[in-house]
Amino acid sequence: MLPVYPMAQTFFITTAIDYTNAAPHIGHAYEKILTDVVARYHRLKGEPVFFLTGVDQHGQKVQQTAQKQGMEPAAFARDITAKFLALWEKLGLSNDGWAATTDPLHKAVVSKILQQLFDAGEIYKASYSGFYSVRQEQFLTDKERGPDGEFGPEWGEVTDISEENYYFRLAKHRDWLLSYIDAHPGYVTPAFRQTELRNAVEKLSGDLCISRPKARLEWGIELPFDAGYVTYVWFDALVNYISFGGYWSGETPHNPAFDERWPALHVIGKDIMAPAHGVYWPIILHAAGFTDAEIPPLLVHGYINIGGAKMSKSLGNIVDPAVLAEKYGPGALRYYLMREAVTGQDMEFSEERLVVRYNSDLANDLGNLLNRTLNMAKRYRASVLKRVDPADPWLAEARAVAEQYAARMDQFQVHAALEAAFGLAAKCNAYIEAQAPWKLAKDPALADQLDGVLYRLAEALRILSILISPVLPDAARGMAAQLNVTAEPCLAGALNAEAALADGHTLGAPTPLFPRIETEPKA
Ligand code: ME8
Repeated sequence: MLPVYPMAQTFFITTAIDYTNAAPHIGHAYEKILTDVVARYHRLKGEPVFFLTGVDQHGQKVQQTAQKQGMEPAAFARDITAKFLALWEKLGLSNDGWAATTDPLHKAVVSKILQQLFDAGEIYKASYSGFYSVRQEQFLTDKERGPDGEFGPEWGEVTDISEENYYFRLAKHRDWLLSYIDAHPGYVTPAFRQTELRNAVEKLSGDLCISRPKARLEWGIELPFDAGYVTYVWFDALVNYISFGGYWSGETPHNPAFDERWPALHVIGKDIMAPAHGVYWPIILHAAGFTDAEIPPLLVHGYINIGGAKMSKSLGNIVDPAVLAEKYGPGALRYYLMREAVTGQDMEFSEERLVVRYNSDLANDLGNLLNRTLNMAKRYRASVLKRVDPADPWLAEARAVAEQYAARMDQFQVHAALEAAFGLAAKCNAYIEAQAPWKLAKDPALADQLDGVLYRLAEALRILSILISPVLPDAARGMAAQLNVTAEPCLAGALNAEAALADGHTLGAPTPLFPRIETEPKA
């Protein structure tokens, strides 16, 4: 009998692995930041988290770009990989694993799965003649023709080829996938994408070519049962989620380390849901013996567009996230993308909006609030607080904001969660104006009232330092240090009255946390 392991003790979250045929762009950065924020939020909840991201180093695109530059694909992929790694470090990603598909560990798992599927009769050899898109690395049928009968520009150069290849029996599992989708309404987030996926599955016909003859493509993982071929890049890439998740890391494919994590939540862009992540991947897993409970859910995000257009090199509208992070700081970029992008929908990128968001929300609302509060506490009370009963309605409302924030984060609605948090900052600023502590300080009869105001503000700031921590980890640490809060941030610390600042707590010294970005005047 197979051992039974407890399922998924760990929150396992992955991003798509990015092609190393070109430098990282703002869309890549958005996806990694979104995933990082969700991972950090789950750590804040006290859950064990495994966050995996990486690079997709094989395939025709990489081989072609390398060739054009007169480089070996391996050297070329290594150079581009270094750019991704440097960017992720700069943006403060907290990934626990790194999935680079040239890693021998990964190649071994791809080989094992291919052999297993081949032995089980799920992979067969057949010959094909027809059209092939070099850009999309896929065979084309009449379905891919436009209304004018031609293959559209999205397919790039289309060539006529005839060759023998290996095929994975995709069509045979179509009905299983349809019934799986119907039985699992939460499989894809947002729900409209699940409907879109179901429609794509209904149209599914034919099997998936999973090999490329070495004569045409050398830069890939050799098939274990035929040295004349390499593995199709998508088959190779999708397997990263399990190979770097611990599958086959022991004597058996399933093992405690893997089962403790799997299934992962896959965070991907809308372009790679159907067919790659929503058709090929669940069917590969199902054919390899994964149960329905082990099919990984999908979180599908929208596109970051520039000038209303999809980014492309030829349009010259690539915004370099490394340049933005250097110019404005990683926090400004992280905050802007998380505050303005609605998870699941497209967003128009604007550098101007980034600056406006930073200055209005971070420098003005939150930064000034912290600064004013600490300064007033220092001036009027030598930075020492007098505790207010945590059942106080004002404080209860602040904790209710934390609850609303958590409910939204649980739904991946990061922008809405931030909206709630910054609503609390606005409430504090309005409270300062209404209470005018500088007036209270002049009247000894109002000393208790002044103590209450200062305590409530400090306590709201402590809660805010926790709520912003997944998006702005550095600033959150800075806030906590200024508030003289030493406890590791945790969500319970924002939700529970017991975690409130102690009577006699001494606040730290104020230093500006978010210096304003002074933009150059427009010509
Ligand atoms: O698709 N806005 O790699 P990739 C938001 N290697 N997200 C975007 C985007 C944009 N403008 N452009 C791309 C691949 N993305 C494969 C994945 S996974 C086993 C293999 C997202 O570098 C895209 O949707 O083209 C995908 O999720 C990720 O960036 C990597 O895209």
